[in-house]
Amino acid sequence: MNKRAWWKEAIVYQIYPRSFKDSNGDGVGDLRGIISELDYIQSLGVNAVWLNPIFKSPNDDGGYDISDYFTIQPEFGTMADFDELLKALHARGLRLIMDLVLNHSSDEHEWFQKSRASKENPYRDYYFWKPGKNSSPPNNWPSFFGGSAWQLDPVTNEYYLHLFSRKQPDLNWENPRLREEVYQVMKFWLDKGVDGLRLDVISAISKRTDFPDTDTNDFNETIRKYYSNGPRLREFIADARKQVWDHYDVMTVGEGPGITPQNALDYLDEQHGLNMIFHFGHMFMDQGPGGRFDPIPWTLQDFKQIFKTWNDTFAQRGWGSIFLGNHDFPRMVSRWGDDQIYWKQSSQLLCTLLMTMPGTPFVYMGDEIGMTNIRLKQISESQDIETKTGWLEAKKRGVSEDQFLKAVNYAGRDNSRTPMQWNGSQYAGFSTHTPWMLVNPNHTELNVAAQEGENDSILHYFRSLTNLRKENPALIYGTYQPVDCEEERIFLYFREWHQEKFMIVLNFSSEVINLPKQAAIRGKRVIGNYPAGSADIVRPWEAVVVKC
Ligand code: TEU
Ligand code: CA
Repeated sequence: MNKRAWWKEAIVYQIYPRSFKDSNGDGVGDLRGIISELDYIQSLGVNAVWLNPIFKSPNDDGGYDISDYFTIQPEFGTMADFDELLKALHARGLRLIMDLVLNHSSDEHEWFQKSRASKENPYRDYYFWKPGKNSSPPNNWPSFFGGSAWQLDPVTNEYYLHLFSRKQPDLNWENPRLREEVYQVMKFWLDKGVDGLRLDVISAISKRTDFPDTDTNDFNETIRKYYSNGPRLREFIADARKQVWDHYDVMTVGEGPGITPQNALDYLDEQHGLNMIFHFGHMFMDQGPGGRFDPIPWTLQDFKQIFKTWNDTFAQRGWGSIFLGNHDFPRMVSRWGDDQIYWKQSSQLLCTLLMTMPGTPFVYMGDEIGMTNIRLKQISESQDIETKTGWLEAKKRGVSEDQFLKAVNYAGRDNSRTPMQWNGSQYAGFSTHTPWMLVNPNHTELNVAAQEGENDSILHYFRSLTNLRKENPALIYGTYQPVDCEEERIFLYFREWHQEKFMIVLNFSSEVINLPKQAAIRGKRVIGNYPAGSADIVRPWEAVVVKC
């Protein structure tokens, strides 16, 4: 477990290319925009970058519907731009993690165009095709994006499976020829020198090919029981490892709904598994039976328990990953912190958690300056298929636009896809042209430039945190010892490795709280988001790290 590796010591900065920086004035972020901000990226103290998909795509689902795995999305730039970006990252000692979407392709991929052409086409079983049941879909599986997970295609009058949008047909990994094609895709990018692969929805690549009906209305339960963790999952991962990954110095991190503490280690076998997986326990804890747009309250108690369960799991085998936000979830300060009064302190507190937990931290672009949710005024402002189709479904159920908009503004993915806020100018310095997505109005004062000039800003605090983590192996390889103290609003845990021990105290509330007795430890305060104060209280959203 404690064998050293670059990806265990990495701090990963996730860039959603469409929203990071537009270099050519078309309102869409691009690779040359990223190249222009490498000094900034490096200044954060991160040592790896994860790019969301940058391959040719009709952009039905933000690029997670790929129509050509070997071509850069024209809006993002050219292969020469990619080569220049990779070279520039490596020249700075930064690694690049690419996002491969191999559970499904776009319906505009040539494989699918051939597959749908006829039942005899050699590409037919690159995907899942089934006749309906007396003009109904083959089973009752719902799609992540509303409606059935089966789409009737008139050309051959059969249904094809799409767990996500109907423009994202699921690839059939049962077919060894398809697997071989997928391996060619991986090798192409690894031969270019890419350092890591984020494997999208890897948990769902093995289907239950008898396709039984789901017996529950709880969507996340359907995912766990029917879509993820299929019978040949370990075999497929082991085969990809043997055929491809073992021949490269590459880190693999698996993403996928339905991964639980009980099955996580199945993905992380030392010889035959992945290096890391994302765990989603906390990310779905405020989703009711109806999924994302059926929000339910969450408690810090549950939040702490989820982190304990996952850290205990990863302590046995494999390596964890920590994230509090990404392109699929609302902004972390709006969701877990306070984006009103204690916006700065709670942003800094959440960054402290990210940098002091076991497992590789994945920081979402903009969270280092405390970017917040945007408040859409109407559904039509959304650019996210999950919101747009979710609204069509909700309307059918009689949900009002106000009600649905409330859920969207709390949990929707548009929140984290607004353009990066570089400065206070009209389009936040992201572009000189109207951006593809609304810019958050608070960019006039919430932006990189403003925080570069403010010595106690979130940005400066974030840089101190990455430094702290990189300088202290105990924060990387150390044990995780949470302490239940009578004060529930305090998240208190210790990290220990050889003779080094750190205490982390996080006040997840807007109240002043007496320091719990378990935290009355003598030591040296190494970072905090308030000026050093009196030792026996914890201030609102205060974060303190003490070297014991
Ligand atoms: O997301 C898969 C996943 O984890 C879903 O639960 C995700 O939260 C999605 O928003 C549905 O709620 C991955 C990508 O991260 C996501 O952007 C894509 O939409 C999805 O796969 C399909 O490729
Ligand atoms: Ca552009």
